[in-house]
Amino acid sequence: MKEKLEALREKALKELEGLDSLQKLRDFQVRYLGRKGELKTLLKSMGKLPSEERPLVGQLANRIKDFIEEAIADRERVLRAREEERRLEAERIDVTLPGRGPELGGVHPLTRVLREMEEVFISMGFQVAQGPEIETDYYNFEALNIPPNHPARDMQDTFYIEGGLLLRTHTSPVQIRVMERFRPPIRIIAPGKVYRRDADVSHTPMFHQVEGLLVDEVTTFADLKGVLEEFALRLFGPRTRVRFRPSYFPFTEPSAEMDIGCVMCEGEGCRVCKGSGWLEILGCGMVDPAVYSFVDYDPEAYRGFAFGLGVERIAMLKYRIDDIRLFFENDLRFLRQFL
Ligand code: 2NL
Repeated sequence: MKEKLEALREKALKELEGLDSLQKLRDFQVRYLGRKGELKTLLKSMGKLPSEERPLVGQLANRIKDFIEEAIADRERVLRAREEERRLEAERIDVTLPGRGPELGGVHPLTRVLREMEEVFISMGFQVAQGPEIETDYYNFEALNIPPNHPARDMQDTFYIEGGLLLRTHTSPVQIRVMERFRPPIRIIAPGKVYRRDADVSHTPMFHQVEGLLVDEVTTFADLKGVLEEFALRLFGPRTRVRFRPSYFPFTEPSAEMDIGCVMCEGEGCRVCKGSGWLEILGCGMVDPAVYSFVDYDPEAYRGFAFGLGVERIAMLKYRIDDIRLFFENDLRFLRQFL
């Protein structure tokens, strides 16, 4: 019996050294010292011993139990210390690493181009005017000499909303409102959001426009050409070539479109300019006298010119962007290129 108890102690001690987790240690404890553990099982057979040997063997069994319990406690301390060490290693922070500063924001490419355009016109004496984005048929169409059955009024192009209102399709209504309130000389630009029912690589339902209007006593087509050529050179560089082609708008007569030499191929002809070497950047013309009658200007006393251009189109040409939707997706990979 004594030998059996000693053997149990040795076996327990050896096994204990190999235990590498607290869970295994708990299992071990149950297996050796539990109610159905090895020590209890061994002691049950004590009943067969002669009664004079029992106290001695009992004492020995108790000492071995205490011994194993102590060994378990030692092992537990070792395992806990090891675990703590592992945790600290895993959570280690390199306090010498440089910090991550706050990310810098930037001005949106459309805002940049818009500001640049405003700067150019302001330097030529224009003032910036604003007006509502929700308009009436009168300001958006009628006062601009766009007749009731003109294709520009089509349900396909205009967002109509309840109460006979609509989302402005250009910023011209701003200029009508300014002319209603002020007499010439007038020199304004009207930048802002406009809306059309259209969506593909070069059209979004909302886009930005800058329109301009100059009305004075003596104003000629040469003034128009001078102002718009200066604008093109300031925006696209002093070597930019420009040309005017005849066109038609209901609110100007005569009307024209201005092209610049293709920014991609510089006139050679490419995919962007469709082989022509030229890119249309704006529409313009002398204000049609019919428009003056709506704002109570004397058409015999005043002359003026007006123009309109799309901000997205200018920005796409300037920064060589081939899909207008990139402006509105808020993709940082795109926006970061303009920081
Ligand atoms: C274009 C063409 C244009 C105007 C806009 C205008 C405004 C008034 C009177 C006369 Cl109040 N005209 N605006 C004139 C010519 C062309 O825009 O292609 N825009 C993107």
